[in-house]
Amino acid sequence: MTREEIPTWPQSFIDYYIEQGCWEGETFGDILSRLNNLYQEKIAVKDHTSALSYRALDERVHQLASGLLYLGIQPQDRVIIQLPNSIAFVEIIFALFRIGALPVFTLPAHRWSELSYIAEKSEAVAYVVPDQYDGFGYLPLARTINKNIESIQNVIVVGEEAEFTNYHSLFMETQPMPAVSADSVAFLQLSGGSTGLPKLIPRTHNDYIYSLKKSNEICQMTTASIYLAVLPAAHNFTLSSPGILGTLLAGGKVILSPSGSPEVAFPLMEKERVTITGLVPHLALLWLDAAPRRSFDFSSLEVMQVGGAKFGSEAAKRVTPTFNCTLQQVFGMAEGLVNYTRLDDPAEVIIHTQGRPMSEYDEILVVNANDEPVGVNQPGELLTRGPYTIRGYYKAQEHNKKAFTENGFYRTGDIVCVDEHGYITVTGREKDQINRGGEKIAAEEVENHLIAHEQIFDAAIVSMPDAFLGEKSCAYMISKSEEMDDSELRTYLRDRGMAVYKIPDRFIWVNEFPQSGVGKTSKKDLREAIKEFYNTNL
Ligand code: J2J
Repeated sequence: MTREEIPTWPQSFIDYYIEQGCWEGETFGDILSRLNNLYQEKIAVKDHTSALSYRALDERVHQLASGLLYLGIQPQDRVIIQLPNSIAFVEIIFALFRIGALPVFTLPAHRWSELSYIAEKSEAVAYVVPDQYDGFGYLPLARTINKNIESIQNVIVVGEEAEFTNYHSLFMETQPMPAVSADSVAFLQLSGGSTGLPKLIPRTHNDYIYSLKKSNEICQMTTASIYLAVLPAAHNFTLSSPGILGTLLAGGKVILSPSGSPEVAFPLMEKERVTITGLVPHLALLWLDAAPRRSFDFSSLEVMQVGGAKFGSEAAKRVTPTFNCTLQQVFGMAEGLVNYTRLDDPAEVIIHTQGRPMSEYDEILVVNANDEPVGVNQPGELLTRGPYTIRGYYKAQEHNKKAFTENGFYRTGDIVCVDEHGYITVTGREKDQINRGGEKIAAEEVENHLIAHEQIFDAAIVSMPDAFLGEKSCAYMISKSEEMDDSELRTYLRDRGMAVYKIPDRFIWVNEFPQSGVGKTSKKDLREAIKEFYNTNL
């Protein structure tokens, strides 16, 4: 694949990051063998059905990688992973890393609309699903994908496989593995997106492993660390900040929880003596609310990380008194840059800021609309580049021209202020996206689905404030003829195969949209209107 299709760093930066010791030339496959040598029978991962030691994980991954090769999966092939938090998730991604094939991460909530796009864009050769999860049967979806997406040759099912390949049948006698280069792309991660459809993020072994090492340093991960994964495993936060992969790299133990609800997570925390976990703000609110009413022993918990969306200072203040642990705010992005408050930062910093970049090689610019730097404590768009921030999305040449500056800075679309000590506060957003409790919704993607309806003339999706989720989504619409009711609209969007979390929380019909000076729909005015509506009606 060409440099345009998978953008990478200019050679001078590659040399620099290697020289500075950021990129050490190790692959995920190498790391797993090394971890096996170091930690052997120590438990690496545990889910609600079983546990695996470092040795067993390494051996099973080798057997599974052999089975995947036997099935015809080649180095560089793309394989869509849509699995819940389970040992199978960890095994399959390491098996793909080992043969140099690329997991393409999706969320269990994704449906036909997202999956068909991702499968086509990545020309994936295989699709890995559970038979069911969270009340949804994946086999009909798998059949539709298998039938309609030409590149898909295999569907691998964890559970009852029907006409497809059973995951457990892929553990075979071990074969020699192909050589994998540390500067090659290890996987494709999903962006939250702000335009029509999600973009694919190519992360290399070198850059991602560096981000894990830095995360481990800052989060003080050791062999005694026990990480509880409650958010979807494929999310970049859960996977790498320090998450599942960081914990394994440190020789710690990963506990995979099928859910983040207090009913499921609290007993697990107590039983497994969890030391660190990562939550989105509304889950933290749920936990803060539930903890005083339950008599669980949280004494093992050292760090509660909160990130993915802005964590309000009032809630942040309650974490340490309630859980007797350190709060860590995490402001990260699948494209790269991750900011953390440090564990020994003063309470004021931990409560009021979203931390600072994890690496001394992260470059940060805060700019105005003309890309000119603004001063300290002044709001502006955050631009960044560094040893683990991508230089472009996968096969997105046109979009990359807008999403990156000419000298390779990623335009995050986040409005931030940076103080004199380099600490960042997120104050707003430039990108056309709704952050619904950490789940990102690209407005244009939903608008396109709505406009595809014969009765809808135009649609504009904006965020509206929500006490629990931070933001919810609201669809303003202009009809061509008759206005449809909410349930009709919801059914229509669900039938289009859109993930349920993207369905607008509120639908409002209007005769026209407010216009900005240049004749574009003014989303700013729509956001104000919905805020006003709530202020006067509730
Ligand atoms: C405000 N906005 C935030 C925060 C992310 C660690 C943690 C989170 C992510 C993630 C991640 C925020 N306050 N604390 O990948 O490794 C919003 C910003 C950002 C976007 C990225 C990680 N933490 N955000 O959330 O790719 O708008 O990554 O640009 O899903 O989430 O979303 P995503």
